[in-house]
Amino acid sequence: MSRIDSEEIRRLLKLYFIMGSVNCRLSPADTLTAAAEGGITLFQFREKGPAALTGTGRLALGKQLRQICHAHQIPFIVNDDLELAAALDADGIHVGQDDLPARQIRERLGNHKIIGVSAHSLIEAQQAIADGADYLGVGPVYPTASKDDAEPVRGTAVIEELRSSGLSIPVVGIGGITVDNAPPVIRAGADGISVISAIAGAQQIRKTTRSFARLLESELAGR
Ligand code: 3NM
Repeated sequence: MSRIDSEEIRRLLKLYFIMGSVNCRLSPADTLTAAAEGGITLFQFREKGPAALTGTGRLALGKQLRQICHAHQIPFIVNDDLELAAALDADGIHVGQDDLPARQIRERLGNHKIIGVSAHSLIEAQQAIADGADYLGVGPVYPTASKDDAEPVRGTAVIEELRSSGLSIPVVGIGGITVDNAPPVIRAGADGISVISAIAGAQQIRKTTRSFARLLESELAGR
């Protein structure tokens, strides 16, 4: 089976919601359901941090969230953990620079799964592309409280550098992105934005997600 078309990946990256139980104000299931109804296009299960679920609790939550995603035709991506991704038959996996290289993940999961890689520089981006990544997550664009070991904030500079170097791989910006500060990320050349707290922590998740969706629709129109 051939790799998933990059234009399809670009479309999925438009509004990429990431969360785990520690990020949620409401229950994870209610949070994801509201975000799905509001118009997210991709979801990543990222169960991380000192209070994160482990073992069977994590697996059970993953199954519940995968089911919600599939009921809304939203692909379900797992953060970092190849065994969990395989156990959940996830639609893909997102890995950081300290995880297994995309090439080894591809060998294990096959061509029909989505593989995303975090990249913080042109060199890391080139390596991830050579290893067969389907998309890159580039950040942190703005300061974030959702990742303890985040790299220094880089604004939109790295996204601009990738595009001016001629890299056409699908790219999603991440880190501290809100409805108000999202437009420069798209104008720098990203195909979408990835958020945790702006959606998981919103007072009105559906309404906030709809605002993001509308904004992205208009920012990406005419690309
Ligand atoms: N990765 P929020 S920043 C998971 O820079 C993650 O690679 C980042 O959360 C990176 O939208 C980040 O709440 C956290 O800022 C994003």
